[in-house]
Amino acid sequence: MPINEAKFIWMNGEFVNWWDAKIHILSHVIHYGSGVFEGIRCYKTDKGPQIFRLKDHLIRLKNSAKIYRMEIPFSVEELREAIKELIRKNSLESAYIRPIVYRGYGTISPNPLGVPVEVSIIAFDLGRYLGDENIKKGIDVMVSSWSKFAPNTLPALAKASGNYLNSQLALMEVITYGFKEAILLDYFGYVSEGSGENIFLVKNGVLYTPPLSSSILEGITRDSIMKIAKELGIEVRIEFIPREALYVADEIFLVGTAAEVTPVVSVDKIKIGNGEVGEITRLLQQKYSNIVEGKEEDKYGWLDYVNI
Ligand code: PPE
Repeated sequence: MPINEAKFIWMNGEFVNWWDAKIHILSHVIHYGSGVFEGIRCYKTDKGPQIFRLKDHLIRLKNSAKIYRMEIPFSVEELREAIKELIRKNSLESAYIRPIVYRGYGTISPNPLGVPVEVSIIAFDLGRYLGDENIKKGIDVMVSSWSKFAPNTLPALAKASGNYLNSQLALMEVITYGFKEAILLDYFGYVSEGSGENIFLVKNGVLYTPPLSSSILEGITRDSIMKIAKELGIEVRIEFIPREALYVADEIFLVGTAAEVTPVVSVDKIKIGNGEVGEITRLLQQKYSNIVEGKEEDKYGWLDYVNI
């Protein structure tokens, strides 16, 4: 994702100029990966900018911090207000929002206990994560030779900075081979998720996605898609997915805040279905985009308007 400079960054309760948002080189997070974060999107609508499922993201942030025994010195409500104020101060119509909670300056040792917990929030303008073209035409993916971290090694339910070292290895590998995105298998060899997205398969009209026990992040887009699918009368099954089920699926797509609904048209150079974006993928993609852009009734209370 390209970084598009904005005016302000929120740091520990204050708005600081973009280029003054600095931390010390000895900050614990830099050396030991001790940070938890969120990726949230703000969409332009007729009623002004709306932040999609903001509260759900902040609750997940709190839970990620809890897993790592970090006490966030701000409440969910305070962070929600700070984010809205940041969108206003940066005059953004749409944005990618990145709150991050991290261990700051304290000791140089893996022991994080007692090291101060700090919070920053960044919000800037962002286009399509996997590219405009890709969201329309679909992408070619590869199963990485790197597995997703095993249960009871790193907790997948925490959206922690250190987790993304695993994503980086997988991504570097597949990009080097000419693919757009990596699919990781879990410790047991079942399909887990993409480097930064959850995965769905369509087979005979049924939607399949891996369970939390396949070391996935409990994606908010994943949850939204499951609810939208059910509403459309599409059956959803949460099941362990063997690797080869990818090859014989009718449709595959990846979902995430940044990636939204991105179709997958091949896996390991094997065409999925007829090699084009599937019907159910298209339908869910369209419905998701209508909801986030405020073009449909907000049945689930997912839209948090910045100026209302
Ligand atoms: N799995 C992983 C590993 C993941 O990083 C994300 C979000 C998801 C699933 C989907 O979760 P959700 O956004 O709640 O639907 N990945 C973030 C991007 C990470 C990056 O910096 O790139 C995101 O989409 O914001």
